[in-house]
Amino acid sequence: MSFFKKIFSKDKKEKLDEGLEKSKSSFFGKLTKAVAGKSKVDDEVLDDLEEVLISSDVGVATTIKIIDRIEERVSKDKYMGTDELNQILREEIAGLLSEQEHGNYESLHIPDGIKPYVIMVVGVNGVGKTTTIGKLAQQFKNKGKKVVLGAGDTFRAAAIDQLQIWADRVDVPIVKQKMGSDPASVAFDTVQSAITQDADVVLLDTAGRLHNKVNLMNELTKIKRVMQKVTDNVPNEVLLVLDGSTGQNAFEQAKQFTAATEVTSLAVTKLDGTAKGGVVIGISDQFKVPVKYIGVGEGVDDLQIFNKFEFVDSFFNKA
Ligand SMILES: Nc1nc2c(ncn2[C@@H]2O[C@H](COP(=O)(O)OP(=O)(O)O)[C@@H](O)[C@H]2O)c(=O)[nH]1
Ligand SMILES: [Mg+2]
Repeated sequence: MSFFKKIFSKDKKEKLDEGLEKSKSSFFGKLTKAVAGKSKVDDEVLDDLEEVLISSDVGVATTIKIIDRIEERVSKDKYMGTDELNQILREEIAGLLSEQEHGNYESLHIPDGIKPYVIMVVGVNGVGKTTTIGKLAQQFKNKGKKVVLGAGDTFRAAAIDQLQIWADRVDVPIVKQKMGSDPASVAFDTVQSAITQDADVVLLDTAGRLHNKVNLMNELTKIKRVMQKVTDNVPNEVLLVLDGSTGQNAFEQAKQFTAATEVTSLAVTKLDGTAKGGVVIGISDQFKVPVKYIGVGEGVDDLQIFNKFEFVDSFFNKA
């Protein structure tokens, strides 16, 4: 399959392989058990495979699609050896994901002609919003973009301090107010300051209190409305950050946030050190909103542009 032959950046790929290590070893451990003593893919193997996929956080709906595809293939090919199962899974999952148009990103990109390009970062507490902002700030800066950070998580003093640390580390300006101030006011100041500084990108942090959907929706709507007093059409992107290590919980959060507000892109963090990396497959299949970034570590370079083929390739590469 041609897309697997594509040469991805070696460092990036190695980091991804490394990050997915736990997910892979858990998945292949279960797969090996499921086919133990069997040479042929039959109904029993398919049942077990279904369980392996579901328990690997791929999600029920996506698992059913994958099993259907493999079943169809078995009925056509008549004989399918269990030794081929890994390769077949890889092909069918890549095929399934290719039906979604999104998820083929190659590099960090913002559209031409929008300046500043305002990215509002949302998600519940602890998923990795601030860290993702710091990493993105560095990567945009590396591309020669002028970045301004906005400390819109005014709920906790530590949240503002943490963003300040990233601003210092990456050496980009930050707009902040004191703890407890109105996040919409911080958003307003940030966009205004970015325009004054002729900045290219605004990364706006927000608080992640998902106490209830109505409150969340009201808060995010207000932030948007107030920043639109500075300039039309902002935010240009609403990036929802999900903690991949929470597996199906990440799925639930994606559902709730996309229902509460308009989300335009997703980042799935903490894929390193978890066995639940399969969740990315389900999320890319199930949501119309594209996964744009994945977090594979705490370091500044450990935020990757998500490419579904590269991901599937890493996931099914046993080496
Ligand atoms: N291992 C790992 N840790 C991460 C990743 N992204 C974020 N974290 C950690 O997750 C914790 C919470 O992140 P933070 O950015 O404060 O989350 P926020 O509350 O959503 O802003 C921090 O300790 C981060 O270092 C990742 O991709 N991998
Ligand atoms: Mg934070």
